[in-house]
Amino acid sequence: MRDLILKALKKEGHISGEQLAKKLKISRTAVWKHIKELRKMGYQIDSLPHYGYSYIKSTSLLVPEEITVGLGNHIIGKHVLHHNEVTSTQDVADKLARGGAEEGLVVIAEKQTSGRGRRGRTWSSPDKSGIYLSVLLRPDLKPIHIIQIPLVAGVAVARAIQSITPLKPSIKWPNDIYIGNKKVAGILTEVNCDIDTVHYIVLGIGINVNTSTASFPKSIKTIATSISSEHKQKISRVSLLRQFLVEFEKVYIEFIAHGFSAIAPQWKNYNNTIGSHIKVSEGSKVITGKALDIDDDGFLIIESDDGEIKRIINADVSLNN
Ligand code: BT5
Repeated sequence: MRDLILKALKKEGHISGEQLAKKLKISRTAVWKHIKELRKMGYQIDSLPHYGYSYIKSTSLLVPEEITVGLGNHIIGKHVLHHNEVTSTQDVADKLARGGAEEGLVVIAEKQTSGRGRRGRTWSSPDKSGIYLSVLLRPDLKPIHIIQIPLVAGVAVARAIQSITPLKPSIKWPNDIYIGNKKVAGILTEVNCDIDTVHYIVLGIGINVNTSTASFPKSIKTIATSISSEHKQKISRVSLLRQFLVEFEKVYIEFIAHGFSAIAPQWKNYNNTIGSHIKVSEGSKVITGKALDIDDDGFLIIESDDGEIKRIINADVSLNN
């Protein structure tokens, strides 16, 4: 109903409570309650006696009313949930996945109190400045190929940033998005699977959008950046998020239809890893060497400093070590 009220307000500019009630076949009290709710969501709606409600300004919050209208996606973001604060969007999406939620569900939060990265690390998620979301996926994929998911998502994040800013994002294998030599976004793939079947994947994306670099925790100040600090101006989180959903749906459908080999060239276009001297950490095992390529499975091929060719399935990579 709130989306219909917004549609009417946007179309008419101003409209009385009585007219709205009649148009939508609800009571005037119900109209008033929805208007109150919309104001809470950050919409600026004036009301004047004898004039009615008038639409002044949209919200900057990542609410479904802004994210889904006119998006045109068939899978990703058909159903969007918005929270002001959660522990982690991954927790919320995982619970819904266990309850049988459909592929493409997107859970968004303005703030996370326990945002997480891989291997128990923390993702700094300050209020209303970044994009923190989880997407539920149910691909027909072998567990060994899970590494392809963050690579596919990375292409969508990079394309989205590139299409709404003049910035040049790059991707570090397997899951970091960089601008210059600083991390602007991270991708987390959490999987529910048994030995040969993936039941579902909760894909988490965190992007520093209008985050002031001064607000970063000390531990990441020198390694992290945000879109606004690189672009020297704030950008609309709503536009970037919508663009990401559009790009992700395109690349995900292509991936499902044609496999990772169809995505690999696009990933390579953005990557900053191939050709670099890198340090690869797999738990306590550390190898240094040159990144030569990724193969059609998405695995990283390196030549270690002692001349051995190795195929890396999943690890942390640091550049230029
Ligand atoms: C990641 O892990 O980069 C994956 C981050 C995924 C975050 C999203 S937000 C929505 C969803 N809900 C969640 O709870 N998580 C996902 P990893 O490669 O392990 O990198 C983590 C490391 O990045 C940390 O140890 C820090 O060094 C650094 N870091 C933490 N917060 C950061 C930030 N906001 N920007 C840049 N770097 C950050």
